[in-house]
Formats: sequence, C-alpha cells, structure tokens
Amino acid sequence: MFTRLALPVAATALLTGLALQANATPGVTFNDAINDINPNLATGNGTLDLVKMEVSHTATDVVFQLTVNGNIGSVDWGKFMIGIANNKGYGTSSSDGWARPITMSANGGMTNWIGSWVDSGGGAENRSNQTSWGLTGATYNGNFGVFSLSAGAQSTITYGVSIASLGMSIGDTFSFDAYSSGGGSGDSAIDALANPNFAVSNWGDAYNSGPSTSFSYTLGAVPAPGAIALIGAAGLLARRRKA
Ligand SMILES: [Ca+2]
Ligand SMILES: [Ca+2]
Repeated sequence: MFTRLALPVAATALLTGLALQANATPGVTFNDAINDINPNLATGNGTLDLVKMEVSHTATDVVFQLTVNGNIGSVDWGKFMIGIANNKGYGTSSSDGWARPITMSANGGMTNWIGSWVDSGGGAENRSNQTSWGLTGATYNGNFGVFSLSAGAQSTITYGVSIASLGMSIGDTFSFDAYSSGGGSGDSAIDALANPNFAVSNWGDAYNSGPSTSFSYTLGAVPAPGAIALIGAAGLLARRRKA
C-alpha cells in the first residue's frame, strides 16, 4: 500500500515545485572573464571587474542580477550600467543614457539604459532613447522598480524593471551588455560583460557593444499559474480516483 502511494506523492511534490516557479522563468547566467581590466586602470579593489549577470523575467518584469568581483561595501565609487537594444526602431549607435563614451551597435542600437551607483545607499535610473534620452524611472522618484545591493567578497546588484518600461512585451528578444565605470562623467566601460578582453586602455576611450560583443535574451512565454494549477488539480483527481 505504501509503495503504491509513493509515486503519486512524488509526482505531487514535483507539481508543487513547478507551481512555485510558475510566475518566473529560470534565470540565464551570462558570464564574463575575471581580471579582464587593463592593468593601467584602477579596478576599485575588484569592484569594477564584472563576473556574471543572471537575467530572468516574469510575465511583467525583467530582473538583472549583476555580480562584481569585489566588495562594494568597502569601495563604492564604481558605477554600473546596462545597455539594452530592443530593435523597436528608436535605437542609437552614437550615445548612451549617461552621455558616456559607450555605444551599442547591436540589434538596432541602444534603446534603453539602466545606470546605477552604489555609494550613499545606492540608486538607479532607467532611461530610454525616444527622440533623445529621457528618464523613464528612478529610485529617487520611487518608480524604478526593484533595486538592491548585497556586499561581500563578491557583491551583487539587483535590478527589477517592468518589461513595458523597456518598450517590450513577452516574445521579444533584446541585445544587452553590462558595464562598470568610474565616477567621472566621461568615464568609459572599464569592463564590459560580453567582452572577455580588455574593454578600453584609457578612462575616456570609446567602447562599443557590437553584434559579437553583446548578449541576447528572449522574453519567452511564462506559464500561467492557472494552467499549472489545473495540471496539479488533474493530478490530485487522478490520485483520488486510484485510491
Ligand atoms: Ca570581468
Ligand atoms: Ca569583460
């Protein structure tokens, strides 16, 4: 009797596990090389050395979790940015949201920019290039979404913004790259996530994320919780009938 029950119980546990994840896709991790900053440039005790970024999404939001190779609680002058190209016809390959020497020529050019800082409690802006770059959301305006910091030997910076704020919807594919930089307004991409080689040799050098030096992510369909619940209910019903 116990053995006959064991399988349905295991199946139910599996369905429960699926149901818990039904609102979010599994994250995809995009890795960078470490120690890939030109030795002529400061690394901020490793905080400017990007390690990886995990991207995931729900039906309404995209979450980026960036890991850097140093303690942002100890060295907090680094700036961290994400460039996005959604190929919706308003991309530019000549500028970014903070007017730094960073551009993206991949996938129609850069359309969206998330720029962040980790000092004074940290904060972030979400900018979009329509006819020019404008502010879509900001932590200091209370309309950014989720922004959180976790400091340690390696630190993580988490950004959660709405898919709509990036001009996209489920089914779209976008190109992206993440960058570290300094506090100077003309500072470039000291490290670029999608490039395992030195990004630049000097603080003000131009950096471009091209088709071969950017990543892409698809906002795949997210299973509706209702569909999973129905499968779960069907499983329970089958088990009851067997019993
Ligand atoms: Ca790196
Ligand atoms: Ca890199």
